[in-house]
Amino acid sequence: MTITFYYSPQSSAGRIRLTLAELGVPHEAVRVDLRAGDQKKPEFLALNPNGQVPTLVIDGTPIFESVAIQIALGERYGVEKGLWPAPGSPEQLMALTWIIWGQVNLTSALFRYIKNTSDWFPKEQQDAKQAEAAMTEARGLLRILDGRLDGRQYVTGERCTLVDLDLASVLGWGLQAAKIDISELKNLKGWLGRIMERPAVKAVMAEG
Ligand SMILES: N[C@@H](CCC(=O)N[C@@H](CS)C(=O)NCC(=O)O)C(=O)O
Repeated sequence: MTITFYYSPQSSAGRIRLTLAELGVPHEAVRVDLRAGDQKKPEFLALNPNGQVPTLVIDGTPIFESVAIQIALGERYGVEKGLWPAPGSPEQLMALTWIIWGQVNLTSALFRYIKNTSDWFPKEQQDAKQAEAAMTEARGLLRILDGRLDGRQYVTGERCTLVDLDLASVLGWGLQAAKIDISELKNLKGWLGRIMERPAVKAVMAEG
């Protein structure tokens, strides 16, 4: 099996970089220069018509959307490594639920807040009311995740899976960018601390 991973540093591709490192999956990494617009060139658009990273090509078949990539890698390589639940198990249902919740709800609310407040985006397109609504939503979602972690070490139970790594990657970026303090969310804080201690997480973070 051959895997080509198209990425850019400090982007959502970081989630996939961590997953590939945790799973120890051999692959070729191809850096895409987003500033130069390489992601909008015809040869890249043929792989991902959205012109975005991360994009993966598995044995000639392109796959995009980070959550789809996580699930595909989890199913192929994660089960034997204990990083993705076995097909048909109750844990697999939980894994699918929470990894997609993270993208559709949490990432979306954090991104909406950042889009309406950060200097990275044009000021004239920002709206304080939308920012406030997104922050209220993000805080509510963080409380839901904190509740999910009450009495559990990890999101699907006692074992760390790609779901935890994916959610932690989103939060590692999002909490900092949105300046959200989670010190009162004790379960969430403890869980994030456990994930940050993982050797693959440390190694990927050290690479920058
Ligand atoms: N929903 C996509 C979002 C991917 C995305 O937003 N990628 C950004 C980098 S963080 C990108 O490639 N932007 C370049 C562009 O849109 O031109 C995913 O989760 O994979």
